Amino acid sequence: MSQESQTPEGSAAQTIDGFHLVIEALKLNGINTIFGLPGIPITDLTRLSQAAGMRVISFRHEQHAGNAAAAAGFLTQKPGICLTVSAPGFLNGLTALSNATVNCFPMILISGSSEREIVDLQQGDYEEMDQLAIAKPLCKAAYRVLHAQDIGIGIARAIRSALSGRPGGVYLDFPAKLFSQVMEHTAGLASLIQVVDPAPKQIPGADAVHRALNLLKNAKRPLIILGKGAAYAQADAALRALVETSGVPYLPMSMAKGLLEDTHALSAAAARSYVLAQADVVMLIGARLNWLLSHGKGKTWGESGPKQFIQIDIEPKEIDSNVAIAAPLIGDIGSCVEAMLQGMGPNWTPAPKEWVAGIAERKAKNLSKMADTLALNPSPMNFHSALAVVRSIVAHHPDITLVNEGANTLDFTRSIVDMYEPRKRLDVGTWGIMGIGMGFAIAAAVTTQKPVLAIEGDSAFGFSGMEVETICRYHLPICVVVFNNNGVYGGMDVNQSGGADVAPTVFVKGARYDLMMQAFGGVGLNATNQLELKAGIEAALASGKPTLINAVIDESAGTESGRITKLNPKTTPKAPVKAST
Ligand code: FYN
Ligand code: ADP
Repeated sequence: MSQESQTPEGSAAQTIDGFHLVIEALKLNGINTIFGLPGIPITDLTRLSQAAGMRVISFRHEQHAGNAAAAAGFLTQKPGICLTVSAPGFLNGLTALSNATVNCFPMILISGSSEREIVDLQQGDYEEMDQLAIAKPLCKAAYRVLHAQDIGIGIARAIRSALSGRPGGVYLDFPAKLFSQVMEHTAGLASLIQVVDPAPKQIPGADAVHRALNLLKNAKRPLIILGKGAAYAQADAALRALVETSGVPYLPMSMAKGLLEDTHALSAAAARSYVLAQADVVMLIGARLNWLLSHGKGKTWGESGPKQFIQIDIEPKEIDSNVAIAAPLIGDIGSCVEAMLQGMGPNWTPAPKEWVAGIAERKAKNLSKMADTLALNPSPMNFHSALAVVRSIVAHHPDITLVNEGANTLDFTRSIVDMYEPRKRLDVGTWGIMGIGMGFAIAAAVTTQKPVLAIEGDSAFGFSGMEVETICRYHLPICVVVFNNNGVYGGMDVNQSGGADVAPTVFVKGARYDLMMQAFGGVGLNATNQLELKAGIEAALASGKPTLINAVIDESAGTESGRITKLNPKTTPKAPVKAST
């Protein structure tokens, strides 16, 4: 890692270059994995990182490397690293950086860039672009390092920015010349920083805890909403204790499913509409009142009476963002929940029985309706019958990670497939973004070293499908199931002009996505019924071999935009216009 050079006096001095300073700075901070795509000027950084013992996962497109970094950040509480080339590679990584920031996942996008002198005078360098300026509005923080002696500081600032407070994405700009700069070896290593306490605990004020407990104590119909911030916080035991001691029913947001097992008696997931409309005091824990919760107002929340909110969040600016929050509790979730538990003491009166029983009744109705639907075995398969298979497999393998994207495929999987362990469900998150599938699956396989099941709509899979080669190349235990219903939402749409092109939402009918996996040496299977699907997934989990199952789904089974149809504007039929003379 060090090189020898001659000092003016002629004696040999050990030096260290920019490449190695970057590698040593990351390793010093416990970062041992890089997701990226080699090319000018960072090719040698990928090689040398691997040589230095880091795991370098090389992708086919930077967006998926970025998504992998973001998911790794969510799963491990360490910033995931995505490494890209300049301008176009950097831009490809930006969607993931931005998505990570929106979802509060810690990641660092490191991009090589062209020389400042040429970029700033716009003299036309190879891949010339003012990357720092472009990244700034799309992430939590952005820094550029020009001198080798600042690499340690740059990486420390990036780690602290990504992890402290509300986690998010950080951009680090490394111009090509930085990598070949050298420092005297000892001074170089001494310039690196091991970040101390990068995500400091934030203890809530005693008065804020008291206010929240008072509200909860007097509630007649209390509800807890667990969000992915609660999953990220890794305060699993405290959260369980809070739910169970308070006896308050809880609703998990999709990536919080499994924090407590979905079969828990206090889960209100199967009575979602009822509890949102009826609750009088709602405690949000690491969940925002954004579009996924109808902004905390309107019909979803019942117009019968005002609700009062308690909100636990690390970001003070989140409070009152959509509706008034009566009891904000600012701090890290672990500390806030512990403080509440302490305040509740051993003699806390659990939530009113009538409320809990009312929810159980609503739940039982929905669960039995669901059980009836899941018992059907139509041919071809529909979403329910295919997911009945997945549901039973996850129940038997609760420690596998489930990655999920699509429209109908996402919505049906969320409600049908119960989760049993924390942070085992990764999905499209706050933006409802498509294209996270293979990146998230790869991150989960690499970080958990356990099997991953990716349930993908055929359209969603198309965004990152080429990464099946990456999955095969690294022999990752990932089983991808493509729910193939011949198009976006389904395959039944027609070209309204009567022309020869198919409708914009329709794909090649009867496509065989399984052959894509076979092309790279993985296992590809076509499943036309429940038995084939079950056998295929079970074989994949047992062998750990990269597998893609093309699950043939009735092309008329989906609804347009799944359960968010109301967000999709439609033309209203117009009265015929009279021709003017
Ligand atoms: C839930 N439900 C169940 C169960 N779980 N019934 C029986 N058994 C189980 N296990 C019921 C639940 O009570 C609801 O019924 C219904 O199923 C749906 O529950 P879900 O999925 O939790 O809730 P809903 O209303 O869809 O949630 C709204 C939402 C969600 C906005 C949070 O739709 C969502 O996360 N959407 C993300 C969409 C997205 O990002 N799409 C990608 C873009 S695709 P009721 O209580 O009777 O209502 C581009 O088009
Ligand atoms: P969901 O989509 O599941 O509802 P969101 O992404 O909207 O979840 O909300 C997550 C929230 O959790 C964010 O407001 C974020 O600030 C907060 N958060 C993340 N990590 C922590 C933590 N360790 N402690 C407290 N709040 C956190």
